[in-house]
Amino acid sequence: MKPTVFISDLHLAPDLPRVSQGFLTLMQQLQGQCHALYVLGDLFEAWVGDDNQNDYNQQIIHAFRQLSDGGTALYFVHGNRDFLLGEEFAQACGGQLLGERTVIQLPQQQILIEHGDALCTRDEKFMAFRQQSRHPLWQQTMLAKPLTERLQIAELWRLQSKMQNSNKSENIMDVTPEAVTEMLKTHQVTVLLHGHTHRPTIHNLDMDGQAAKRIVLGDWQEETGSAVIGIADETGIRLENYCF
Ligand SMILES: [Mn+2]
Repeated sequence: MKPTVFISDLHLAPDLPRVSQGFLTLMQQLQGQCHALYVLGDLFEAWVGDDNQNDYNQQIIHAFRQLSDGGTALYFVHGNRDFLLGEEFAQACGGQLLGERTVIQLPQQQILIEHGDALCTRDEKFMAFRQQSRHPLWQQTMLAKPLTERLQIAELWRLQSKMQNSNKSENIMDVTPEAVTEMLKTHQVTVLLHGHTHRPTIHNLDMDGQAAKRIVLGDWQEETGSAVIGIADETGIRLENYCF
């Protein structure tokens, strides 16, 4: 059986040529080689609506489309930056939008997947924005604004994000351990896989005497040309460095 691949936190943007090319190269490498690809959020640095069909976005969609046309199942989960990704985008890619948290079946076991931002419960300011920005009414109001206005808002957010270095792992609060165990128990699984924190590693957890794992994907870095992706096959789930 072909492997299942997990990526997150690419933060794709036209002014990140190395990451953008790294993404396109990975899509070519996975062509025909991959059972399923899960994109666990923050695929884009910003997404203002599926109607923003510029050349850059079209190129990304086209790369996904080729992969899905080649037989790879494609799934998207929203991140805290691209939460406005919609059905139109997913369909154009030949993929499917998942809810914020999903239990999936892998060859070896069931695992829980999500972006990870909802587990950072100690960041009160962020949690407040999250609650607001994930609300259907807020999103409807946002998407009802003219595209030019939404692009201005996104640019403003981007500048703020750059000023605060908010894509840097040291500025992203880590997950709350209790929130993780609660989520694992609720969904009756022992493995959680997520992104968001930009702290890629595999944590071995002890859940009331039961062994559990929290697997964290890495972000894609323009400066170093590297990312940490997840690969699942018959041997289990592992993290791998992807250099581009
Ligand atoms: Mn994130």
